[in-house]
Amino acid sequence: MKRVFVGSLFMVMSSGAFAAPVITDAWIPEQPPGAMASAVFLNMINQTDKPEALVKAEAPGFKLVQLHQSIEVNGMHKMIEQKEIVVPAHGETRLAPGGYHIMLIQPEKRLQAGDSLPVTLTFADGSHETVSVPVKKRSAMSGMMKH
Ligand SMILES: [Cu+2]
Repeated sequence: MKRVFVGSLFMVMSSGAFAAPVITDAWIPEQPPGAMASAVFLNMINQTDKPEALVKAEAPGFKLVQLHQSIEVNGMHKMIEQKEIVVPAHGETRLAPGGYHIMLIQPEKRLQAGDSLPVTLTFADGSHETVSVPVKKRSAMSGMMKH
């Protein structure tokens, strides 16, 4: 008879000490054929008592993926690249049309409604997570998609 030790399982389970924000409501608006860019929108919920920050996003099939913020300056629409997007302690930060977004630049092939894209998010504490983000028609958001 041999004894099997399972103690190491507990170490594995408790090693996820970094708590990346919880991601909800992630989606990508379907773009018309030929569009040179798209965007990821989502909500980040920080359940810890320390601020967290999204510092990097990666997705396959695009030449470049950047963190952006849309702002209006004297009635002009601009997008500013962000080094990080902060999620306050016990708070949430929403990436939404007209504000923060993850910019997907130069797609190798067009994403269509029904597709999903694995987007890997890296946070300032070194933790990261990959979210499967669905592509949806943007008819409900018509006119708002000038990221
Ligand atoms: Cu942008």
